[in-house]
Amino acid sequence: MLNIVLFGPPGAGKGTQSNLIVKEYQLIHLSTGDLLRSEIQAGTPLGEKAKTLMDAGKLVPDEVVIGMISNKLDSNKEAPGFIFDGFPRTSEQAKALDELLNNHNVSITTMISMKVPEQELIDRLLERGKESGRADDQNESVIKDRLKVYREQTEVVKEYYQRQNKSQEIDGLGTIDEVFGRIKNAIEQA
Ligand code: B4P
Repeated sequence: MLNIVLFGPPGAGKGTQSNLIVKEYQLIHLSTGDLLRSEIQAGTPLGEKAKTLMDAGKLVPDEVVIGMISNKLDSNKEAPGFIFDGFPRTSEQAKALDELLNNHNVSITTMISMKVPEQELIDRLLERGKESGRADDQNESVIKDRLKVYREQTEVVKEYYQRQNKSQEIDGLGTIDEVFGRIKNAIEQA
């Protein structure tokens, strides 16, 4: 079973590359950002709470996203593997993911971390904000807050996988195809 964590700051290209990985390796794509946006769209109480936090660039509580991932793992028992996109985003989430996978007698194969300079991240997200209608992509100060949250709460997750010898870093600059080529190499390495 191939289980990949695709890691990186907001705007690194996680969602973009996950779509290509899914096509190439027939994995199930689990994006906590997409799952939360579906809850918002459906107008659920969870979605309403999440919207306020997401619009402000803050993280949604660990127990909420861990619960969503747990449900998805339970309902996809026959999957050939998963691509985790935007999850885990805290050390607590990383620990919980290991425990959940352990309950299914599987584990993370590799964590691929995408490196992109901050100004490029800001430019990409502002560009997406013109079309996506996402409030968190339209305001530069919210984008900067998301990058701060990444540095303060999420970057430590990289060390979590480094300690397990599962972390690989790739350059996230270049065309979408060039980046995908690097990701495929990393997957083959693993
Ligand atoms: P996400 O939906 O995960 O949002 P993201 O990090 O902004 O998106 P992503 O990184 O996938 O975008 P991509 O680079 O593909 O999270 C949104 C919010 O949800 C969070 O702020 C948080 O509030 C909440 N949340 C989600 N998961 C959570 C969790 N686990 N715990 C707590 N809260 C959670 O794309 C960016 C843009 O770059 C696109 O327009 C794309 O076209 C462009 N792009 C991609 N690759 C490119 C390339 N090579 N060159 C040029 N442009 C490129």
